[in-house]
Amino acid sequence: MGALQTAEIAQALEEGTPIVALESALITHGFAPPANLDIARRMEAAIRAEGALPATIAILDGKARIGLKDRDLKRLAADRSARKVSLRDLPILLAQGANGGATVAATMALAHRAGIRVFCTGGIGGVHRGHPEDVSADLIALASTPIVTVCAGAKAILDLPRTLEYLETHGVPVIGYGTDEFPAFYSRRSGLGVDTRVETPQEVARIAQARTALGLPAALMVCVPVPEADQLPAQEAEIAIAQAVAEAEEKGIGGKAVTPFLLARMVELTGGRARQANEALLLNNARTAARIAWALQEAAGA
Ligand code: PSU
Ligand code: MN
Repeated sequence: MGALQTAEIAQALEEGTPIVALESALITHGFAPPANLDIARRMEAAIRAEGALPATIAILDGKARIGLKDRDLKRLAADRSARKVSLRDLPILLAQGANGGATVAATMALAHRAGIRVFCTGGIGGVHRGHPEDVSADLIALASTPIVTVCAGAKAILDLPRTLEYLETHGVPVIGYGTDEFPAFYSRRSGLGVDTRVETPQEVARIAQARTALGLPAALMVCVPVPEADQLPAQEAEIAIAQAVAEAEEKGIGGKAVTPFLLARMVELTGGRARQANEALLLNNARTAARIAWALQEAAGA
C-alpha cells in the first residue's frame, strides 16, 4: 500500500526538480468552503511561481496521495466528512478507504517516504495550554523526520514555551527566518527566542546539509513571521486566544477536535482578521519554502 504520486511529481523526483510538500488538514479542518479550496490553490500557485512543484498530500478513497490534480483538490475541499488524519489514523484510513486531510505529522511522514525534502505548513501543533498531557503528534514527527519544515512557528493557541522545551529536548533546531524571535503564528513576536537567525535560503540549505551529514533524525524548523501588514497584534491575539481556550474548556472539547475548534473561534472572535493573518502567512511560507527547495537543490549539485 504505497503512496500514489502524480506523473508530474514522479518525474520531478526523478529529475531533481525542487518539490514542496503541503499538508491538507488545513483544507479539510482549517478553512471552510469556499476559502479552503481558494487558499490551497493559491499556495500551489505561489510555489509554481517560484519554479518549484507543489505536492499536496492527502488520503483519497483510502489511498495516500502525493500531489493532487485540481479535480482531486476540489473533491477534498468539498468533502465535509473527510477525516483529520494524524499518524495514528493513517493505517486506519488506508485500510477503510475513506478521505482525509493529512496533518503536519502525517504529511511529514508521507513526504519523507516519497523523498521530498521540504514541507510547508501554517503553524505546527504542539503542547496545549492548560493540558501539558495533550502533545501534538506533530512534535514527535518533527523529532523523527529529517525534512525541512517551513512554518510561522507553532499555533499561538498553544503553550509556546512548553512547545519550545519539547523541541529542544528532542533535538529539533528552531531557525528564525529574518527574526530573532519565535513567531507566534498570528503575530510576528512571542518574546521567545530561536536557536539561530538566518536571512537567506542558502543558510538554511547549509544547516540542512550539515544535519544530513551527521545523520541526525530531526526536522529543521524554519520559522517565518507572518507579513507585518497582515499580522494580528500580539495583545489582541492573546485576548481572543484566552477566550477561545476558556470556551473549549467549558464545552469539554478535547482530543483531535480542540485545534480546529480554537482556530475557528479565533476567526469569529477577531472579525475575520485571524483568517487574514492565516492566509497571508500560508502564502508567504509557500514562497519561502520554494526558495529553500531551490537552495537545497543547488547545494546538492555543488
Ligand atoms: N490548520 C488548521 N486546522 C487544523 C490543522 C491545521 O487550520 O486542524 C491541523 C494541522 O495539520 C496540525 C494539526 O498538524 O492541526 C494539529 O492537530 P493536533 O493539535 O490535534 O495534533
Ligand atoms: Mn492533541
